[in-house]
This record gives sequence, structure tokens and C-alpha cells, in this order.
Amino acid sequence: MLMARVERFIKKLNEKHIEQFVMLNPKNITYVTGFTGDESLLLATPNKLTLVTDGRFVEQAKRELPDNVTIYRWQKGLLADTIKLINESGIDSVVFEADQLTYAKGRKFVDAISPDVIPMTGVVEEMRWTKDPEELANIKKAVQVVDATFLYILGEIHPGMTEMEVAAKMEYYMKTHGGEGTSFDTIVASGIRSTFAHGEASHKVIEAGDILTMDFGALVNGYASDMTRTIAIGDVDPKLEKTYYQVLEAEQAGIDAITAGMTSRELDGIIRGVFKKHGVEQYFIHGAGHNVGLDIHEGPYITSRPGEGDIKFQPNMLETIEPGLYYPGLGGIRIEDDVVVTEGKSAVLTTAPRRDLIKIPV
Ligand SMILES: [Mn+2]
Repeated sequence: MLMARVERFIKKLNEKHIEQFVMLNPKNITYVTGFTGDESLLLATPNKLTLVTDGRFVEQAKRELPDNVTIYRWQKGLLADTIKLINESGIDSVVFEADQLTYAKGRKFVDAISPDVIPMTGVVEEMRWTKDPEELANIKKAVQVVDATFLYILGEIHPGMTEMEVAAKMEYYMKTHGGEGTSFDTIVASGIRSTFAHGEASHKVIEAGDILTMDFGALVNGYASDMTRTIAIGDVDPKLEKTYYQVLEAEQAGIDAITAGMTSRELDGIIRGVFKKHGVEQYFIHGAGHNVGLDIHEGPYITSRPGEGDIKFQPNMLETIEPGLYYPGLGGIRIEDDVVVTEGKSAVLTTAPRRDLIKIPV
């Protein structure tokens, strides 16, 4: 699989007439070479791939890299040695990942390099959009971990517990049931805090009558899952109960509609259309979904934004569908599932229950 990825990357360099490429994004390096360390970079020409790294990562790199990637241990510094290698290469131009350096480092880098420097973004990220069978298998495992975690935590949550206790139990469960970590800081937001669309767990005590949103993900072999469920602690405000089913309707519309060849804007319109129909679209305050892989948020995003909205979904993209509605002073609802795009109907990976608003007995 890795040899094939290296070959695909080299093909991409040739297609784009890139003579030399400086890969700085650690996830891109993992994708192309399998190396999982950080604070390293990959210097690539169509003929040679070199991982520039330091002593901490040499043994790891030897184990993880395919045979056609050379390891170079820097002496003066990661960028300093890379600049030297580029200047001595005799190559006319070099492309670097422009979104990976600060302004100060980028200026220094560009000023010190003798060949023409071409900033680019998205070269490897676009290769990562569609997932190969090995990646899909890892994501499926990461989804199984969050599905199991949700069923487990339903049996644990009770009034009097803090959000932090819930998050800690979830994270412990994920790490001891097949996950190697969380794909982002676990969101547990109860009561009024559920209006914070990204409310990381706090020390707030969960009370009867609270609505409770949990947005969480596990990592398996570096690959992420991402799921959101909103539940009720006993009976909640009837408006929130009604809202739950509006969000579910919008989410289901997205799951049913997404297919290869559809633009991101079309799908965004279908999901938002459900909220428009109910006259509540102004309470939907974030994007409708995103691709998932080595990063928790990857493109293509589900959006109507100019440019990005024109991107068409392709088979084997892994998109989340995650509409939500948030009423200040009352509470918020979000439901999120992970789906694989196909030529027909999407394949939903997440299986945790969501058909009815789950009420924890109080
Ligand atoms: Mn998400």
C-alpha cells in the first residue's frame, strides 16, 4: 500500500511539473510514507525521497519507511539543513507547503533558497480525499469504538455527575476498547452549555432536565472517527424535543442525498432546506459536515462557500453529516454520523441509536 502511495505521489509531482517538493505537514508525510513521527520533513523529487529528521526519530523511521525513502539526520537544524540540501541540488525550482510555516519561518526559508520557490497548498491533501480499502478499514474500526462507547456511557450517565466525569469515562473506554486515543478533545455539553456548539467538557454538574450533547471520536492506526449524539436527562423543554426531530430530519436528508457526482453546495442546500422548511435555519450556526481521515477535519467540507461548494463528492470519500440547531438561553441539538460516499446511496458506518430522543431515567 505504501509503495503504491509513494508512486501516486511521484505521479502527482510529474503531472504538476514539480521538480522538488518540501512536505512539511506531518499527516501528509504519514500518508505518503507511513512515518508517524513529527518535527521532520520530506524532501521529494520524482527520483528521490528523503526524510529529514533528528536522532529521536531515526529508529522509528527505519521501521516505518518503505525502502525507497532515504533517512537524513540533520546537523544544524531541520530547515537549515534542508535549505543546504536544496541549494546544493542544482534543481531550478522548489515547491513548499505554504500553509505549514509561520510568516517568519516562511520568509527566512524563501530568502535563503537559491532556486525559485513556489508556494502551494493542497497537493497531498487532495490525494487524501478518497480513502483506499486499508484506510476505510481503519476508519470503520474507529467508528466501532465510538459506537460501543456511546452504548457504554448511556448506562453510566446520571444526574449529579460532571461533564468532565462523563468525558473521562468515555475516553478511558475508548482507549481500552480498541482506540489508541481520541481524535479531538471530547465535547460533553449539558443544559445551557449545549448552545456552545463546541463546548468541551467542563466541571458543570449534569442535572435532571438538561439536554446533553456528546461529540467525540476515536483514533485507530492514526485514523479518526467523529460522532455526535444528543440525549435528554429525564424530561426536557418540549421545544428541544421538537428540535431533536428537526435536526434528525435534516441529518437523514443529508445521509439519503449524498452521492458521487453531487456538489458540496447541492448537499448543503438539501440539509439547510429542511431547516428552512421549519423556519429555523438561522439557528444552524456551523458547517453541515466534513471529510475525515488522518485528520479529524479534511476537505471537502459540506458547504455553499464559493469555490469549495463546487467540489463534487467522489466514491470512497468519508463524510460526516452533522446539522445542529442552537437556541441561546435554552439549549442546542446536534446529531452526526459518518458515511462513505458511493455511486448510489451512502453507506452509514455509525450505528449508535438516534431514531428517538434517548431519555436517561432520573
Ligand atoms: Mn464533525
